[in-house]
Amino acid sequence: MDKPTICLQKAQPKPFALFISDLHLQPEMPATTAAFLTFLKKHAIQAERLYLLGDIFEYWAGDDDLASPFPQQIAQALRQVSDASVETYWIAGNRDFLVGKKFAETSGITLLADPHIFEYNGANKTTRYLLTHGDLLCTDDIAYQCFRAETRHLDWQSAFLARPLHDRKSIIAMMRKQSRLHQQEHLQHWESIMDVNQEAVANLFASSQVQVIIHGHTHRPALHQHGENRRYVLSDWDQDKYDSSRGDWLTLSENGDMLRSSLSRNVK
Ligand SMILES: [Mn+2]
Repeated sequence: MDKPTICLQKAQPKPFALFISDLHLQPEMPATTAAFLTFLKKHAIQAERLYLLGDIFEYWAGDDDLASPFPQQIAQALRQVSDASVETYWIAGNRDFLVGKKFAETSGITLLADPHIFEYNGANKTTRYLLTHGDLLCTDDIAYQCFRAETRHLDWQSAFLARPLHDRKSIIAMMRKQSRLHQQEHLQHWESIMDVNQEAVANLFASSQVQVIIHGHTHRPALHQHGENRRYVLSDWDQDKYDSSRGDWLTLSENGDMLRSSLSRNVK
């Protein structure tokens, strides 16, 4: 009779945190939605923390929209992750800044202010990290910064949320159409103002005293060195295009290393 083999498998340490942004989830992008659901089940569930850094939804008309199937499906998928003891944190983007308490309670996420700073000690070295959606750094887009200041005002938000949901959705649809037209008309100009302003980045490093900034928003995934400091830019996600697919996430491993992973097309 064969001797039973004893297999001693060392448990893999849990990654400390995963970071994603700019999924722009919407029912019209089913492959991207499916990739997100797979990402949650396969990767996020194994981490200690999940950070969602803005524009997870293409738009958010208000928490009363949780009665619709799509927002409810996403909230429940996040709920499964938070119920599995993954601390799940949310920073608002420029498209889903109306996400509020009810969505947070339903999905088990914790809403954070933008920017948010935390420290992590990996391999006996403490590093300070700053998380932001990234739109605050795009200071060259003056029209947008005015819009941002206005719409982040509580008075504006309560007046907007007082409208019927149907009206809010029509207004958002109109704004999205206008914004697309505007981008097409002023493509070259828009491309230059859509990126972060270098002075704003330098000021943020100086005022926050962090070594690492992580953000999305610009859809220009990269790692930038700023002297000894690093700035990681997350990509947007799009698994629905025929000719290309996009989507990455960052992992802060338990020993403090930062790794970038990409979705392969047709994630199963
Ligand atoms: Mn954005």
